[in-house]
Amino acid sequence: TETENRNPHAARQPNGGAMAESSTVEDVFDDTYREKDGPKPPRRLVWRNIILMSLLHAGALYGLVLLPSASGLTLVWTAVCYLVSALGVTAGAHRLWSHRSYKASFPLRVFLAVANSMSFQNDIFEWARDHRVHHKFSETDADPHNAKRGFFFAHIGWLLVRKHPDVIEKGKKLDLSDLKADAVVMFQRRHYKLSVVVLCFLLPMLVPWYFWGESLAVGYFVPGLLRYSLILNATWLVNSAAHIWGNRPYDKTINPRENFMVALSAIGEGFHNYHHTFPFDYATSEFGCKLNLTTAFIDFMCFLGLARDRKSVSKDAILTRVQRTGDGSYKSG
Ligand code: ST9
Ligand code: ZN
Ligand code: ZN
Repeated sequence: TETENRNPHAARQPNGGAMAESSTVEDVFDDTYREKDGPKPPRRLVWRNIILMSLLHAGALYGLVLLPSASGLTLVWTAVCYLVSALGVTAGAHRLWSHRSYKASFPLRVFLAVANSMSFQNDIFEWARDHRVHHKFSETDADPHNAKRGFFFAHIGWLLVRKHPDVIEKGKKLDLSDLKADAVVMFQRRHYKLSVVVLCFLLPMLVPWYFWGESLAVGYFVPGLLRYSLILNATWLVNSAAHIWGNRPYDKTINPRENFMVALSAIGEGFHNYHHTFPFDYATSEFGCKLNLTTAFIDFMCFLGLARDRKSVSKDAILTRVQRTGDGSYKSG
């Protein structure tokens, strides 16, 4: 039955060890929620965000103009910054802290929190709270980036207006005790602003200037603003494009889709029909490391002994689900 498949406890089979805390993660769709009747609350613009996001994107365009004058080393550094900040979101805020799809040792959590501040996408606690309501109340008023409100809203618009009251009401009922108990998450939240200034803006700019004499302007606009805005847009495409375009081989009754372009830019996070169907799978896809650098990273961390207890779904469970709710486009491999 539907409940069986949406019951996280059934699929979250412990791989050994005490996994008690992970089975409480509230990332499973709740089909009992009903949007309130009557007119929707008015849209309240947040001008501070509209202005800052416009300035950021203008700065990123200027970074594109400066790109030809950047040295080779600066381009490599920009790619490194992109990758590290992306992992802070994908392997950190998303797969570890929102979904608890594997366990990470203290040093790895410190690295992921540092990388996460470099990506400046709200602190881990806030990100994971919003992301759990996104899964639990997907594409309703209680979903922070409800894709039913269109591409623009799901992409960036949701960060430019006040939240729908149901997001906050439902979010407050989530169990976030695992996040509150994580000292690394709480430390990052306490020192968030400073960590962002240092890691998202100063470090990307100063390293090329100090070590190979790059100009501060190139440092600020290329590995700084251009890299930051690319990371943001790659992330937002998961909410917009991957909720609109692509196949639904696992569950045709939901909107999230398999989008290979997004999988590429978001280092493995574009297999979104799979991910909303099986949110606890550490690989967010059944194809392992294919188009999925984040999975390769987590596997490597396990190899080094810094991570463990990766959760995944058996081939059988996947095939059963494909047959029951898929759209017929399923291809294995
Ligand atoms: C950014 C985030 O970009 C991006 C997240 C994307 C998620 C993607 C998911 C896709 C899958 C994963 C794929 C990863 C791929 C990565 C690829 C990488 C290459 N529950 O928020 P406030 C309460 S951020 C419970 O101000 P407003 C709470 O008490 C970009 N409670 O609401 C809160 O106080 P506190 C940079 C909640 O006034 C209070 O309400 N950052 C919840 O409506 C007020 O909260 C920005 O641009 C909840 N869910 O304002 C800033 N939510 O927090 C953007 C709220 O103290 N944010 N409460 O407990 C804002 O300015 C504001 O949030 C706002 C709404 C204006 C949008
Ligand atoms: Zn989604
Ligand atoms: Zn997710």
